[in-house]
Amino acid sequence: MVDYKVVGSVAFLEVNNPPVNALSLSVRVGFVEGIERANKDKAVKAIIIIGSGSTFISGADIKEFGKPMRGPGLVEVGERIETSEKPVIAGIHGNALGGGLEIALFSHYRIALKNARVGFPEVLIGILPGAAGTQRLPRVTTVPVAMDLIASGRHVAAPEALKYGILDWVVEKDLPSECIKLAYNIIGKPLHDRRLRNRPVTPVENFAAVYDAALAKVTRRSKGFIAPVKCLQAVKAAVTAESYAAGLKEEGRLFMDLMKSGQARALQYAFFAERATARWQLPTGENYKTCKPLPIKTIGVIGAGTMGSGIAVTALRAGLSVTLVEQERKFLDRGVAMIKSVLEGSVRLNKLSPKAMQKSMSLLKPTVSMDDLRDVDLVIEAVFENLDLKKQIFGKLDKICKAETILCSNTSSLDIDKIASATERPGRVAGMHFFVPAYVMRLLENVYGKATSGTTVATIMQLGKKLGQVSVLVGTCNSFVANRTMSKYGSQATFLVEEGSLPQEVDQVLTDFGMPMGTFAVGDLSGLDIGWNIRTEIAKAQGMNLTFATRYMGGDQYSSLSDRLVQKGRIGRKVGKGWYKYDKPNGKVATPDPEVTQIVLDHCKELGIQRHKISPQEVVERTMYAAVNEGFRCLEDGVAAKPEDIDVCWLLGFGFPRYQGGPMFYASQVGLRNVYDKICQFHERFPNQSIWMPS
Ligand code: T1G
Repeated sequence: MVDYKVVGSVAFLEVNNPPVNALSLSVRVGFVEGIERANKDKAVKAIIIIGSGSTFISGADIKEFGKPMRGPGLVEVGERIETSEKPVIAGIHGNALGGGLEIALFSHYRIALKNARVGFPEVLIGILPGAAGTQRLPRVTTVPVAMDLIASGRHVAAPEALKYGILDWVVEKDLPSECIKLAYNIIGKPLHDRRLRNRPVTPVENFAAVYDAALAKVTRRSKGFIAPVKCLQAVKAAVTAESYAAGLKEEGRLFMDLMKSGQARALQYAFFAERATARWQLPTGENYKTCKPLPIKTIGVIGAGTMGSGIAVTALRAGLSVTLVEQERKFLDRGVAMIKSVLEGSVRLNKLSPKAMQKSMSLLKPTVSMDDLRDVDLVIEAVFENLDLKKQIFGKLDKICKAETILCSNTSSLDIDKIASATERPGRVAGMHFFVPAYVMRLLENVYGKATSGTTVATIMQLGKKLGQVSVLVGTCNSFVANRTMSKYGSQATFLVEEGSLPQEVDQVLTDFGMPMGTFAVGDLSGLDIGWNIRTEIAKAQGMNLTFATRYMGGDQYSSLSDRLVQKGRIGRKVGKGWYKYDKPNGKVATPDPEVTQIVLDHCKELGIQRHKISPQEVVERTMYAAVNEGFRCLEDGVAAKPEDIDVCWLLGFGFPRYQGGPMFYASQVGLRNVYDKICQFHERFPNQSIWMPS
């Protein structure tokens, strides 16, 4: 897995371990053999380490984690490189990440292509650079830069890495020949100072203050997540230990602490779970291997509201031409303005070049006529959540669009089979459910109906990846998988407030658990009137008379607490009051509102509910296990294919703390037996809440 070839007086050690040249056992052994062979080879005067294929080395092989380490460890490999008598050059293209960057830092010189990137992403999988990275980075760059890169895990473009001193040269092209040129320049030069172990850590003024500031930033950004803190402690060891060897020992101790932690297991699970979603299968047996996607170059988006415009942005950024349809010119103009301002925002944040923005805008074709969708390859409808309206639109699209056009709805809850029934092409109808804002949230819930074909699924799964989303394939059912499991979590939170807690208390427990926002704060953000509208639609469809005394909705026990707020005009942040009161309409500062407490007390009195104290532990169990039980029901129903898909929905759709892996992974860590027993207890306590019927 490490090919050896000599060109003139230079030996190339070419890492050949597709797809990302991870440092698997065979690569580590290959390095040891290659360095030894080159040092014995009289013809060889310098050694170049380079990656074959699209990249240098992307790190240790995460698939080997949790198994007994075999063969030479990465530090041992690194030390063979560093102590080599002949100079070793790391020639970097693509990525030099994690152990890959560590191999480069054990090399004596580092040269990279301009579009290469380096970084220490170990923290993102719950560990830290465990092959001397935390000890050697602060010997080539400043301690603050080393702490930032190691604790954030961010990738650094080659020119920036050159500025930091991590790279010695950056070249435009022809990396192998540039490496050879460099080799001939450095042959014979002394290597002592090129061995980073011999270099002192870059001196830093008032390290205690620098360290405290970095620690404060890290703990503020990711409360409860331990890896970033240990990353800083490892860099601190580089600064304070009496020798490189002592610092390395401390790094190893901290590394093992993290490696054994549940958070690292959860993060590594999440890493692979996100990638496993691409390996989908339909109940018909058609799957990602047997179905080929159709090429999509032009798409139509119907509806220029928040969702439609957001979806248009993701497609424009991916280089697709977008025909944006809105009935009324003034709404269309507003949508175009929204798209423009989002793209301008990306330019301001240096995420998009002005040229790329112009190109994106040139691909946008706003129109008030659906006839302009005649030739597009795929349409995404994003209009008001009303089944009749959607069926009407799909009926029209069926007549307007060419036969092979795929028709998708961004619906968040309506039955894809019902929508497809309005067309003559049910095989080409599916759901593409984006999360608001579509150009930020990476979750795309792709929904298949009974008739959706494998080709259609393959096409929308690939389109999702092209749009920068992580596509999760689910079967059609009410609210699909993400919102269906989330709604159980949310309804338990409301019952907890009825039974004795308060919105701010429940939210505090959930944010302490690691959720980015409490469920009541989220309700205020999206607007309590949305839930009210959906419930009145359901009540109308079922001929129910919805009152505050209603305790059953769709067969399940239901609390009218949020409807009481809506009736008092407290529909959320946009009006400055909902479950909380805000400093101003659309204000960000939420404070508990005694008026809401009174509404809750009055509601409970009217319904004769005896309130009692509720422990934080019960808040976590009631909300999370409701979601978990519903998740297992989604697996039973077959609408979710595997637990990983449910976890990815929560990680990317609702910001579930990544270091807990997702609700299903979290339940497995608690122990499914324990979760089951708890659910049975809740089932006895709440016989009227069907959610507690154990899956
Ligand atoms: N080990 C094993 N498999 C890996 C891998 C890795 N490091 N990186 C990627 N893969 C697999 C991935 O699962 C997928 O497999 C395929 O490669 C393509 O990946 C001591 C201990 C490099 C930026 O954390 O960030 O070094 O699903 O779809 O979008 O200090 O992969 O096809 O079967 O993501 O082009 C540190 C993790 C390890 C880098 C490429 N390194 N990888 O992205 O492809 S710990 C990382 C990535 C370490 C040392 C420590 C990305 C990428 P499959 P992909 P991509």
